[in-house]
Amino acid sequence: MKLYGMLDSPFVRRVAISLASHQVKFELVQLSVFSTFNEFSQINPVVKAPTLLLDDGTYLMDSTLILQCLEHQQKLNCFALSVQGYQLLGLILALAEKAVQYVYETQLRAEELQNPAWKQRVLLQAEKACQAIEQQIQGYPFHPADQVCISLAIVWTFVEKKLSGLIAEVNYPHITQLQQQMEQTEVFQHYAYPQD
Ligand SMILES: N[C@@H](CCC(=O)N[C@@H](CS)C(=O)NCC(=O)O)C(=O)O
Repeated sequence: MKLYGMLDSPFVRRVAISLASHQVKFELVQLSVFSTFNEFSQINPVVKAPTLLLDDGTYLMDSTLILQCLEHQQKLNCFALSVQGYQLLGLILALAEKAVQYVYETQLRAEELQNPAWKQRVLLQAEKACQAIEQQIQGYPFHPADQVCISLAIVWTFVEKKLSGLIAEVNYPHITQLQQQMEQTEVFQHYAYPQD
């Protein structure tokens, strides 16, 4: 089984760390959906990361669908979440999506072509997600293999790296504490966010 994508993608890192946390064996192939578009399209014609290539040639995409599929196929326990856990995970994935949208708008488009109203909307949505997560994560049971804990830590690291100065991390001490705990674990260090 091969996982395609770069570890600076929160979605790719989420799949890598979730699989490794559940002792699933896979090979990580660090291909970029941008700089190696053509090579990536040989694996998945739609060029989305993460893509998981199964041994029979099936290619799966979308981090949640990949984890759900393996959950059934390999009898994992990724999504043993409470309703509150699902609410949190929805907020965390929305934050990831908004953070990536902001990065694409600001890094892939020339400054004079960027849409200020869209950027403002995306940042507001991201901030609202952070506020709700900060409130709901207090008292959430910590477990290093829990999908909420894994995804939140990964997305928060991405936010720190890519939205630095735009989201005031100081306002989110509980999120930061959980992220620091998770980033110190062996599996997080093995699949670390790439150095600049
Ligand atoms: N909902 C998807 C989002 C995946 C996603 O947007 N990945 C980005 C990389 S971070 C990508 O493939 N970008 C290229 C594109 O959308 O064309 C997931 O959970 O996997």
